[in-house]
Amino acid sequence: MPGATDRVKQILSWYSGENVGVKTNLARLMNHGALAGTGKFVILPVDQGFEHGPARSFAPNPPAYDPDYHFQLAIDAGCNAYAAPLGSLEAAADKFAGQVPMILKLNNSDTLAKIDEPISAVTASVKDATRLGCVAIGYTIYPGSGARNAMYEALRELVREARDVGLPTIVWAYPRGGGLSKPGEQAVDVVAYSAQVACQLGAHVVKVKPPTDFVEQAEAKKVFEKCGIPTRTLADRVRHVVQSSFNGKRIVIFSGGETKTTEALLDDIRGVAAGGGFGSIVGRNSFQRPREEALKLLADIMDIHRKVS
Ligand code: FBP
Repeated sequence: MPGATDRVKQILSWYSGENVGVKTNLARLMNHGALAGTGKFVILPVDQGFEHGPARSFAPNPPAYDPDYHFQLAIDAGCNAYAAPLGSLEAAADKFAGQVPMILKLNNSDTLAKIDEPISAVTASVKDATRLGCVAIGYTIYPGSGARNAMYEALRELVREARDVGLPTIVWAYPRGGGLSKPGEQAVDVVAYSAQVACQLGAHVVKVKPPTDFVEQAEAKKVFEKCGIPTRTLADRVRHVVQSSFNGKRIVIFSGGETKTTEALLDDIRGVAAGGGFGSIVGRNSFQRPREEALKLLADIMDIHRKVS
């Protein structure tokens, strides 16, 4: 990759308070794979074995039980990065060393315990991330959970610790818990609020679910109406989330969700791209499809993001 593009330089300029290590690793993420230099991202996240269990995650495409499979998929698809918990990365990082930037998810939650106020366990450290040669750490917060403050406080410390060794932090901002209704977890006001919280906690990259055309909080609803904040299309809603993330000065990427038809997923991606989203982080929709189909889908997703870059 010959030098940074103007777009990569522009994005890096928004992180001017950061040290050179953090910026270099952000640049590594932006300069890798099929979207290198565009400032757009397509990342493969595979923590669903932990989050949802092995059968729900991998039975639809059994080769995906193997940690090697995901590295190879991310490499062959030309993803900017591969994100996973400690166990998966340790199982295969050596074999694929240097072939794809890795993001170590530092906390994880299983779905075996049914609890009203969810909180993830810290399952790895910044030291693990540096030992494995990762370019970033990942951390999930659950705004809306009664346990959110413990997550916020732990995140603040981890951001600081990672920054000290030059690693940026990617925050999975996933609203859930007793403070929210089920539809509220993807409500446009709640997703935007969660993205803002992530930015305030020092996230360099924020990951959210595509928001729905629903406003959860009564007080926010009044403002959406009074100020005419459009929410009808996915592009409208993505635009609001991006604006809520330091006016677009933080990288915001959108997840894929449960496996759906190719057309439905690509429609979502078009909405994300049209609304100014920086990219997609697509797990189940990639690795639950047969490999060739997944490679074609990821290439199509990259094309959509490339066209608006
Ligand atoms: P998907 O594309 O499979 O939705 O993956 C994105 C992701 O953020 C994963 O990293 C995580 O395991 C999953 O979503 C969580 O999904 P949910 O909130 O539905 O449990």
